[in-house]
Amino acid sequence: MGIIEKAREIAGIIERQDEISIITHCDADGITGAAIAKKALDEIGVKCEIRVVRYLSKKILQGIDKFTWFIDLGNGNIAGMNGNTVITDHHFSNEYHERALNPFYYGIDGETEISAAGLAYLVASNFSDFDATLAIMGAIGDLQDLRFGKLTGVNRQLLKNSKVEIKKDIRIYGRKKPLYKMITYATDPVIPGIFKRVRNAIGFLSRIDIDYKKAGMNAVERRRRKFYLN
Ligand SMILES: [Mn+2]
Repeated sequence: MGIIEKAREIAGIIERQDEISIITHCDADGITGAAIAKKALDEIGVKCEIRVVRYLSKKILQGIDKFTWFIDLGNGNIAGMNGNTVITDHHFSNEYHERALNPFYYGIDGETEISAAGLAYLVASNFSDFDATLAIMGAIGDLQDLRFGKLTGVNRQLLKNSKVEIKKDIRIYGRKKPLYKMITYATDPVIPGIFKRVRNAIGFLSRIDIDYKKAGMNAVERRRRKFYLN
């Protein structure tokens, strides 16, 4: 069975429920994943409530009394789970769960090729012809494009079903923000001595005679063109 068939099987289990509790991780991937799940459940008329948590504690697990859909977490807690659940989590785990859509079971790298939002999308797309934009947001929020400088694997396939535009450009934070903010909070690359140090960023730009208040991308636009022409 491939991941698509498994997603269909999980969709079938979900469809048979009257009510589902969603427990998701409090980051971009978890939240977009839950948004996708909610859309899917609305589509088929299954009631749901969403809980956003930092991690899956014993207390949370023990307090569960409804059918639960775990998103972006759960793979590491399989031993403590009852059967009344489905899991769409992309984090690595060796533990097998009959109702987990674990990409690693299918030779797919959950760190770069699919996020939890992407897994939720594979399930949800059985119910309706959804757009994959939220799944891409989840993958980007999870920094899945960082290793190769682009989305690969299943993420690349999902990109075709999304409204996300593909552009070749410098990967930098805050292109519309003032230049000093752009370089202060850049994470790819991190600039030593300037990262998270606003005063150093302003000082540095002033010393080399660049208007630090200027919008970041406008300030580098001319050089960027040169970069791409060469
Ligand atoms: Mn994630």
